[in-house]
Amino acid sequence: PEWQYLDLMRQIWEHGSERRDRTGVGTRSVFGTMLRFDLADGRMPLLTTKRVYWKTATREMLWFLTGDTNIRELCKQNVQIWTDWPLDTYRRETGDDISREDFSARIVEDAAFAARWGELGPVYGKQWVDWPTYQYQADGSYQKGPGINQVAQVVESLRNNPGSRRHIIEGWNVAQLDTMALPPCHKTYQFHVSDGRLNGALYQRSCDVALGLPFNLWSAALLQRMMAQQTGLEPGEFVWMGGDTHLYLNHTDLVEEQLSRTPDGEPVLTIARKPDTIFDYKIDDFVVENYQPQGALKAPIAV
Ligand code: THF
Repeated sequence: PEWQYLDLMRQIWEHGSERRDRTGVGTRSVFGTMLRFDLADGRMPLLTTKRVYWKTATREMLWFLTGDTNIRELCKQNVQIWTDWPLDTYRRETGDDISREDFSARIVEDAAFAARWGELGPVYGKQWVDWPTYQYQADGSYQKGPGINQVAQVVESLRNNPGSRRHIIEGWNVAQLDTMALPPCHKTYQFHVSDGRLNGALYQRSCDVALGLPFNLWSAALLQRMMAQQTGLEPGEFVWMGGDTHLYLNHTDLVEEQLSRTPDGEPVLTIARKPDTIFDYKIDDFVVENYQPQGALKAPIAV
């Protein structure tokens, strides 16, 4: 299954069209791509051709499920994958050329600083568990209504109406895109029950294949595993679909090294206990075995 990832990487590197992008770094890109993974027997799309920090990705997923949109709780756990965006804003607006380490430390130590500079806007967590609603009055004015917890609703619909074709979690809140630090990349999740198995799909509008995709594959499959456990279903197939699927031009060294490697072994994820709800998982509930990855590969993230 990992060959699919490497084949996609090679395909983009050799045949992708060069595009200028938002970040100014430049990419090679293919539009419209798909990968499929069978999650039976604990198998996960966890790459062995480089070390993937699956615990970091897991902490991020658990953070999404709390509805939090401030990086403070991530920084407290030394998860820095969202730090570059607030850091960039802070440097631009204050002219203070603070290091990433110092910025992250200040976010952790100083709650007021975190409230001012650590906020990402209504990104994934907010939309997933507290999608805003509006109640229109007879005179055309409106009041804020109760938020919608899409994740809880999907757990309910999987239990009560498994045959539904509407088990969807959507991050793309059109009205709020301009107040998000970054509009959602992994924007639509859909779940599907057939033959007692829970299938999952992720549509990702834009994908950084070298740095983001290994995380995104793990995280989506993890959410599917949690959903399956909560609803008493066996994990089925996971289907990943990409829109603009790209490699940044400054990722050459990573790409060439990774394409020279051969996948080795099938890591297995065990969930050690069954929490009461999908919102009660803890990092120590997740145990990965048979994971002996090849060395980590570093590359710069495009902000
Ligand atoms: N923007 C860009 N340009 N690429 C992305 O992958 C990306 N994301 C999220 C939002 N915007 C993005 C952020 N997710 C890493 C991994 C995932 C990220 C951001 C950064 C990263 O740097 N990974 C390194 C180090 C990991 C670590 O030290 O813990 C790695 O080697 O994997 C895609 O959703």
